[in-house]
Amino acid sequence: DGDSPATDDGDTDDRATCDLPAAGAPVDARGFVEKHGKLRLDGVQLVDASGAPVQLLGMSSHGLHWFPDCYTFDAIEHLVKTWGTNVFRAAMYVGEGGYASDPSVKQKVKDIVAWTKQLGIYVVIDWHVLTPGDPNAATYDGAVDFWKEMATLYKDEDHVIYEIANEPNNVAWSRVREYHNEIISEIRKIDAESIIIAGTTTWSQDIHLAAEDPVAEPYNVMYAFHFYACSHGSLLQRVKDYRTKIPIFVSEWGTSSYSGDGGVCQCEAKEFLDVFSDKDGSGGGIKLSMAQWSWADKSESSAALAPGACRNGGDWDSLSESGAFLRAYVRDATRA
Ligand code: IDC
Repeated sequence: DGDSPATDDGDTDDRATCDLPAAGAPVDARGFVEKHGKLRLDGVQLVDASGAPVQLLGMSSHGLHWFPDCYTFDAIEHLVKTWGTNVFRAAMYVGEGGYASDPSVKQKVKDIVAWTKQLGIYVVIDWHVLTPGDPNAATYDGAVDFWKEMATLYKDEDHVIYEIANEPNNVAWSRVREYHNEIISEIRKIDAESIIIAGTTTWSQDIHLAAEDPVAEPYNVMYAFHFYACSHGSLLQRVKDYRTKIPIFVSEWGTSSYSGDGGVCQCEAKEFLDVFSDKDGSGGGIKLSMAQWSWADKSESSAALAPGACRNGGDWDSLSESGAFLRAYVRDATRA
């Protein structure tokens, strides 16, 4: 449409075309954790209790404090039973009205951990560092106590993964690394095994900096790589270059521009997804796990649900363009 205003990501004429997965029949992932047990790293690859590579595919919440009605047992059960998602990420903002000002949101995290256990899928607890971007900032003073509590509660669970800083930004890796070293050390005093995801700088894009200077206790630590398909095509090469060098977990990504809005770039997204599942074999079989932003009914193009879908107990099949694409992809990828 030549009349639409020019933006960096709004020009549909420039978008790639590709083969997209067909809508596909429902897939039920219940019991996935019973099958795979406690996860660990074998080199850079996430593997299950028997040492077989495992790829987690699923959704991230939006801010738990903003869309509580989208995060119910019923909603997650729907994702597990009909999409085949085997992981759910609970994004607990700390700033922006989140945990630092309203600690009651922690209860939602605990509920989600209990529900995912009941359903038999993995869960990522996300300490959602975003604004401010330095995880050492005063906003995040509760981090040590929070992670000690999580580690104490969940050290014996098979299905819990800790993501200790979503997206550091406007801060040097050396400072972020100091934060990670402290939190990892506190967690490891209590929980020696569970997978920890460490956020990287520039909104979790700088896996190359983490590779140069890894955390002090790297055992079962993975590094976050995040991308937004309409904005970050140039980062695909970085993933290809580093997936065999350090353990990467794509703990958040969107089909939209980096703002969370501004269109849906399915084909650009699929290029990344094909690399994560090493479709062409160029990654030596390394499979990267991912959680998608976001399971929410906000009126923005990255949201998987149509506006209003979480009202009145939830109409979970009321999907956005992005959600329909995601469901088709996840069904296709998780169908046994
Ligand atoms: C965005 C939400 C948007 C919200 C904004 C500010 O989609 O509704 O207003 O946060 O809180 C990230 C962040 C994630 C962002 C997302 C899209 O981790 O919190 O969500 N994004 O901008 N990093 C890159 C993009």
